Amino acid sequence: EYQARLEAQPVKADRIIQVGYAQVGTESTFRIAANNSVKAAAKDEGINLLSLDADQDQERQIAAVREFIARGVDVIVISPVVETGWDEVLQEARDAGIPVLLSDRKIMVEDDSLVMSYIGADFIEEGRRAMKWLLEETKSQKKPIKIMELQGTKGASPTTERKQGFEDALLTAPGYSIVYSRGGDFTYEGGKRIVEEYLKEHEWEIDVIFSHNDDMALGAVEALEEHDINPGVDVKIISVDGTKPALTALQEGKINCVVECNPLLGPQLMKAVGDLTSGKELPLRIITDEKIFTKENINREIKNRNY
Ligand code: GYE
Repeated sequence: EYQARLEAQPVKADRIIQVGYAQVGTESTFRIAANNSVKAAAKDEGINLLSLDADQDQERQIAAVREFIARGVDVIVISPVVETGWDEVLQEARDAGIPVLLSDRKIMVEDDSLVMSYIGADFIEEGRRAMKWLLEETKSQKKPIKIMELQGTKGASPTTERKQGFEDALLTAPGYSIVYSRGGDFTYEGGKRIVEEYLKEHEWEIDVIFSHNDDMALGAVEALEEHDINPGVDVKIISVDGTKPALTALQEGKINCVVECNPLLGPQLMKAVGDLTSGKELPLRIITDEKIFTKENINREIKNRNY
């Protein structure tokens, strides 16, 4: 089955480096931008990229890694769907002498040396930034603030760590509480469904939505509008990623704050592949540089966004 879904990149140089890229899927706008970025960077570097889409399923992703091992690629890149359950297959990659890089999601393994490097964001910091913005934005409010949290995929590192960073900052702030928190799998439909399910059982009494990504935030916006609740006004919305559709909603005042998480990791990943295959050492973590978008800077920033 995987065989059929393998898509090879065109090839340029003589000794062509082979990279196996185990993607998450196509759940979000971030993901599509990330997949495109990796493909384009591989092409630019003359690297032969085999990518497999796991459709948000870890079993399929593990099967993809085994396929790459069987094909004897030079480097394996994984955007791990979830954090745990990687020890065995990574040991297999090591036994085959194939280095592994992580892209935009982290894992928990007993032996950290099974992975050469993680290239991506600091999710705890993203969660903290979201809460810090909220604290500043609402500092003159006297009444308690009720927060709805739209969580990403259960067990994925951006979900766990965005939640953790947000809650760390929340603990220092009396009067703020997460009153409703559900998983929406990082999808538009998921975000929409959470708001609809809430509204089936409750009157709307949420002051703030903290969404772990843009797609879920936009799904929530649609559900709110369908119920005549004014997103961005009746309820403040904070999101993470910084994709064009969310920045547009921010410009329209339907989202209030977007914490950036950069999907354009292809060039850094391919540089890491080049370093690895020429025997250079890699730093353990390569953290991307990110900002935060609000109505104060959106008109300037949105111009540079092409995903
Ligand atoms: O925030 C979300 C995507 O792994 C950082 O995955 C990534 C996350 C991103 O589906 O939109």
